[in-house]
Amino acid sequence: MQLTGEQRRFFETFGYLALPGLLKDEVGWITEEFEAVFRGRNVVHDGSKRSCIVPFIDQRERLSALLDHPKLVGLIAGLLGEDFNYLGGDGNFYTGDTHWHSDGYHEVGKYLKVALYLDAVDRDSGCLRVIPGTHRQDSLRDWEARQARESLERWGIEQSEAPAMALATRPGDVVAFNHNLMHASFGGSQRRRMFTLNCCARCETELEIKELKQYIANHDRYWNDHMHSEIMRRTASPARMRHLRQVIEHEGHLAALAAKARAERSEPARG
Ligand SMILES: O=C(O)CCC(=O)C(=O)O
Repeated sequence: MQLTGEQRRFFETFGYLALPGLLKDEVGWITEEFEAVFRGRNVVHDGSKRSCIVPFIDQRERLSALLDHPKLVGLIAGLLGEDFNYLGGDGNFYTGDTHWHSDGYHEVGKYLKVALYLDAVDRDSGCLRVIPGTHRQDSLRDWEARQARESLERWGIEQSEAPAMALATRPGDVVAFNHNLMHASFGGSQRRRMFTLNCCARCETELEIKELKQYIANHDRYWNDHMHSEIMRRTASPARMRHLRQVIEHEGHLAALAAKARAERSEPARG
């Protein structure tokens, strides 16, 4: 799969890209594997709060191979470059609304989230909503739309009424967005199934490496010593290793941070 120039420009301008039906032939087994991960980890989702497993596709050999899938690799490489880094990702049963936020704010580097919703979701039943353009590191970086979480105080409207694109999806659709992009979801059920892959462009400068190491350090909250699972690494072909190596080379500080987090917190983070 190769993205068109128009798709790449759309992503740069608006911060997201929707790929309807990209994995429609695979979504049956992907959904079975999703359920198997939660069963295997004895996570019983009771709907009272989000259940989350990190890293996610790493938990099963077949799901790990999504990182070899020509359509997904084509999508990610089209947005980040052929030698992109894979940074793990989460698998979730979401409950209810997710308020407006971005996944941090990277001033250097290019960070991408690829998301698959495994149930049909639309504007008012928990699909991803995004505020196009809020990812921009240029003139739009101070745009007040980035404060959409304060919509009531700022604009006198509920967060669910903030102007946004609602990316309705069917199982098998894929959405990708820049981590800096403001996103949210409203009206979802107590069992909304969704998982993600996080990736970034290969780091070339000292500053980009520093940003990557900080991103890795922030994963101490999940209590893992490594960003990737043993399964993900053991089953990696040379082609997949290309997406793991730079992260492996720069995650040496994570184990000590994770040990500290285990000592200080009662459970790993849920997102
Ligand atoms: O689907 C949702 O509720 C929000 C997803 C989200 O915030 C994320 O993946 O970062």
